[in-house]
Amino acid sequence: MPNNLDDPIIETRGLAKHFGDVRAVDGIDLTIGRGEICGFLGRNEAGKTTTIRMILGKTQPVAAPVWREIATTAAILTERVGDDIKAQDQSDEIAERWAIWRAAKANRANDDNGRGVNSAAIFASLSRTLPEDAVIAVDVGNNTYSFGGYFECTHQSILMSGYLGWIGFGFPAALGAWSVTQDFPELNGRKVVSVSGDGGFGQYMGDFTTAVIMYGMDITHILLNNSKIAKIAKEQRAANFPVWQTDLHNPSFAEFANLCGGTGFRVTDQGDLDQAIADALAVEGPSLVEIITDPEHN
Ligand SMILES: Cc1ncc(C[n+]2csc(CCOP(=O)(O)OP(=O)(O)O)c2C)c(N)n1
Ligand SMILES: [Mg+2]
Repeated sequence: MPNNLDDPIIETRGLAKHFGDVRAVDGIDLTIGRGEICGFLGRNEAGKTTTIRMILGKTQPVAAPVWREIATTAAILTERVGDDIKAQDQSDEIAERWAIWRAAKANRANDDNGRGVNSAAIFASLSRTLPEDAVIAVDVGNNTYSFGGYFECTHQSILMSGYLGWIGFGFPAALGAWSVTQDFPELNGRKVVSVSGDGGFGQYMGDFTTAVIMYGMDITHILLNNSKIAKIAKEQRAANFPVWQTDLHNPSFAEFANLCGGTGFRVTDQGDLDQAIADALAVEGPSLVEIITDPEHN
């Protein structure tokens, strides 16, 4: 935001975005003052949209893109850089912060407000129980932020919708991921797990029968049921609006899974988490673990 009225409303210096060899935007200097009316013209593919998206902060300027799967790229970079690292080593500081965060997570996992299982306990349990090579599809909602904050990833592959934008992504993505594990021998046998809230799963719950009927897909769905589209309730509160139309009246999702011909588990006590998740993972075919969760704890 400009500090005073004379400051430009938009200012860029050397704004760039390169995709591999394609220089979509290549060094734009732009100054637009308050009240100025400007046209922004260019032929197709000139980079207009990319420029505006960068100015709006929807996408980041990138002058030296690093491509491909990050683990692959990091390995190549490490090899090329060798010991000649001029950057400051921050691993001690990171380890220190990690220890603080782990202690905080352990603390939170013990919270019990009497309104359902808390997210820290759920993702601590998943960190213990999910196989190291699982493929995990996440949804969008407070449950997803909790996954990001609490789950300790080892070698799992994580699938998420672009910009974490699309609720209802998790379970359908698991259907796709499972199919891919059947097609490629190197992925064969990897466990496919999806995680969502009640709102997200509710959007595509009919697809559970797809998993049952089509090949008995071996997918375990973890459903955090807080009877709310809690992320939206949080946004309404943050904007000082009254919380409106965010409560959900749900069926029993575990029972729904059983009725579809899959296997459902229902957890109301955090002490039962590890066992229920392990039992669900052991099912050969679609299973669903419905966890009754605390809407205020994420
Ligand atoms: C298709 C679509 N519709 C609406 C939204 C907005 N949205 C983001 S999160 C969310 C609620 C998610 O509720 P739930 O799945 O129960 O997760 P919780 O926040 O309760 O953990 C909604 C409606 C969206 N991202 N995508
Ligand atoms: Mg919810």
